[in-house]
Amino acid sequence: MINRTLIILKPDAIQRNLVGEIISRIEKKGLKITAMKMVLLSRERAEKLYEIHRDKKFFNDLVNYITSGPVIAMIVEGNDVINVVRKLMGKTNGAEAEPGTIRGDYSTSIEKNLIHGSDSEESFKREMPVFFTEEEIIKYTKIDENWIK
Ligand code: IDP
Ligand code: MG
Repeated sequence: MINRTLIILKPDAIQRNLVGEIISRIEKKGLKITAMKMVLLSRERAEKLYEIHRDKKFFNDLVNYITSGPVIAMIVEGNDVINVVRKLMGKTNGAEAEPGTIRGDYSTSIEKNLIHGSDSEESFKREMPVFFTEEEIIKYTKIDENWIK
């Protein structure tokens, strides 16, 4: 079973100085970051990332938003990580997301909702190459691994 996901800290997370706060939640949950980089996406790469939304009415705004400033992309690993990260994120619309989630605590917007996490293995496989090659994902051991599985 695949136990990796792609997380993107969106431009608002960087502009609002929430990068440390969000990464801290990922670390404290016991997840393992195995790749991380800051990227200013081109329109072409942004359109590839969000290709499943191409026909939605918000597609053009979404591409404008995600290319409006740097993002931080991460590969994160852990038990059932796709599900776990989606729960940490909360619902898409920050105004409806539960308190205690990242979006619930820091966003009131349906668009500027701070964080992306792959919603399935299929999405992960499509999204990962927008940011990373397989060689960029680092295999290493953390000393807490026996305490979190
Ligand atoms: P998700 O990020 O929770 O998986 P999706 O429905 O996959 O949500 O939408 C992708 C992104 O598009 C959202 O995170 C948000 O930034 C933006 N978005 C979703 N729905 C709307 C909308 O109705 N208006 C504007 N932007 C939206
Ligand atoms: Mg989605």
